[in-house]
Amino acid sequence: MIADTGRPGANVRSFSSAEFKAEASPIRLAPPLLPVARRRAFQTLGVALIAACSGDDLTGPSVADHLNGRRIAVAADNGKIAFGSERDGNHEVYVMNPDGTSETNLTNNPAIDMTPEWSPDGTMIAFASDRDGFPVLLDIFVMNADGTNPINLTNSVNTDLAPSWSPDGTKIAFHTFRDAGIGLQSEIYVMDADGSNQVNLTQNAAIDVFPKWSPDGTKIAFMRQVPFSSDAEIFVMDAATGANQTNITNNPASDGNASWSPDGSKIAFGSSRDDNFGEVYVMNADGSGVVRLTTEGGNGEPAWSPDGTKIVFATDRDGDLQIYAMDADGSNQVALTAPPGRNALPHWGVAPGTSGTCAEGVSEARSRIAQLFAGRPILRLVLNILLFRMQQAGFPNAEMNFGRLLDFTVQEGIITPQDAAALKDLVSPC
Ligand SMILES: [Ca+2]
Ligand SMILES: [Ca+2]
Ligand SMILES: [Ca+2]
Ligand SMILES: [Ca+2]
Repeated sequence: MIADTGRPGANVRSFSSAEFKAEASPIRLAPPLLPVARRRAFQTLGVALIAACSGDDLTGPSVADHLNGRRIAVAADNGKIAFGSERDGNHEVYVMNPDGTSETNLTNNPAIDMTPEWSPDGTMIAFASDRDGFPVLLDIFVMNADGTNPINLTNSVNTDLAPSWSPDGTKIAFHTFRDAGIGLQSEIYVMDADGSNQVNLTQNAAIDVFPKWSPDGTKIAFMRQVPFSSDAEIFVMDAATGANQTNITNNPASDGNASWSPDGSKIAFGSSRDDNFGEVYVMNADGSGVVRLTTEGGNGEPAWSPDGTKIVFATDRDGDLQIYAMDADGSNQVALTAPPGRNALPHWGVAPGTSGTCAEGVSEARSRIAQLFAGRPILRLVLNILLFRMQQAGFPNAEMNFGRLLDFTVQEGIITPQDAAALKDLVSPC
């Protein structure tokens, strides 16, 4: 692939089904001589009750941080890592857990299958494949997270590659050589997620490749290379129109493979500026404050974890291209894949069920609470008041109090830890 920079080119939580604990003991208020843990639990209930009924937030700062109205992701959001692998003798799309376990071939097709990217809700994967044969070449496909039901979205008579979803899941950007004639010209296109309305956003003779949609939906970062030049830069443009194409690297070396941090404040990328074989760097989204994260040479293709604490990347330090993970500051670099077989271009998706809106999560939480607390009218009422508050402005601690009250019900044996975790995850977008 011409666009490589340098050489390198949580688990999905399964909630137990709602396990309703029928043996409901009545709520006892302030019984004497409680063991410490139970006393704390009742204090928690008391605080939550007061908070819910008074409308005041009494328990300090909220656990839910917000940035420009968008929730900052938490560790529970981390789903699986998708990547391309040649271990089976041809290019396949694989997924694995964040610790490298349960590597699974999702494509199982003798054709080329590569450049996977998770949909924003973690339920689908877009990728490129040439399985529909000559002269179609690579097209953009989407498939379910388990590899079923692949659908060809582009059906173009040239190469389409590197899909990237808009954060609302309604559009997919990709790069294509369909306008190149016999040259190297490549363009960034955007289409609706069903393949309709394909629009060229770049329209120039340069090689424009590897688009990545910003988390707020307004920008697309991509790599631009002048044909037959060893230089390449990361550009950012308006996602809606392709206007305001801005070079944010401005370095004579090759820079590419941008990946936005989940909060949109930073971009990780690969560059050969310090050695010919490539290193992973991170910079502010305007190109300032570049920090080098790797040192061995042969590192690139970074991708952030959904919670923003880790970066996965490809490296050939083990003699073959493999996927590694590190903390976002470059520390704790560990191998997730092992030879034999090259593995490249990782993308880390969210756990399904963690990306919905607050309103969707609250709605689902209400129906689960109705089941789980069917014989507990007071708890049901308080939890529903807290859910209502989560959707209102001015109650920043409602989510934390909701969590504390659920912890209390777990300690009391009213619901299982799994049910409490499921309810907390449902409201995590609030
Ligand atoms: Ca294949
Ligand atoms: Ca094609
Ligand atoms: Ca171009
Ligand atoms: Ca450059």
